[in-house]
Amino acid sequence: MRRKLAAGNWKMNGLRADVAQVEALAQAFPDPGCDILICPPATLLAGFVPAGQGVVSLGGQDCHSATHGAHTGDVSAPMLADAGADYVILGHSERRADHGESSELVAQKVRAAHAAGLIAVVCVGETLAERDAGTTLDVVGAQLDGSLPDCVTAANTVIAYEPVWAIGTGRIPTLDQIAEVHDFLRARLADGAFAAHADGMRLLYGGSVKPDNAAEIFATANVDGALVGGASLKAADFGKIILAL
Ligand code: G2H
Repeated sequence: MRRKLAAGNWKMNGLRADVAQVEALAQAFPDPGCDILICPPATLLAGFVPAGQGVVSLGGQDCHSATHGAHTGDVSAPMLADAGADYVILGHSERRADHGESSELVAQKVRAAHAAGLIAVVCVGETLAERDAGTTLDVVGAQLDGSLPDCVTAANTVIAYEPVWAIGTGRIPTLDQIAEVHDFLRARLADGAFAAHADGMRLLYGGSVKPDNAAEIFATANVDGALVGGASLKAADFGKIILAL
């Protein structure tokens, strides 16, 4: 049985005063029947750990593939773990687009995350042009294959399907389109080197998940939770999404 995961990706939003959002979540869900994760900017991790009270896990939004060294502006996986993170998002489309991250680099980062004891949330997703060209499954399949190093297990990795055209746009795929990709990802895992972990691996949907569409998305086969951006910034909205899980 896969434990559901509600993951909030705050992206480049949030200040220390927003600790109240994490406190509100921890108070609202003292005994949640799912895993709750907030990935704030790295600057906030250490300050938010006490607010989570062991209920809300914290994660980074990226990490370097090296443990330390001359990489100005970067944060390593051991640093995230040291600051209290349990998870790290890797290969988000905004990283792939804004920073030219390849799946090969994402795989190196996943390996670094696991070495530091972090659970990697690995993102895949097609652009609108790729969907219109009918290549969605080819694209996400190649991203999945290329982004997963051989240390991946169901316990240390979560996959997030995030169609690029649905991110922050209010547009979401149909439930059939979500089901098609999630079924495909599960089958792809079952077919390859991660067959032993395919059934246990959590597959999240991400892209314009809101309180009013979360329940139907979560009812879709092979959807084990969500990676939520904008709607995770307010505890009240994120709480409604958690309740829909
Ligand atoms: C997709 C998602 C969070 P949003 O990037 O990863 O953001 O819910 O704002 O579309």
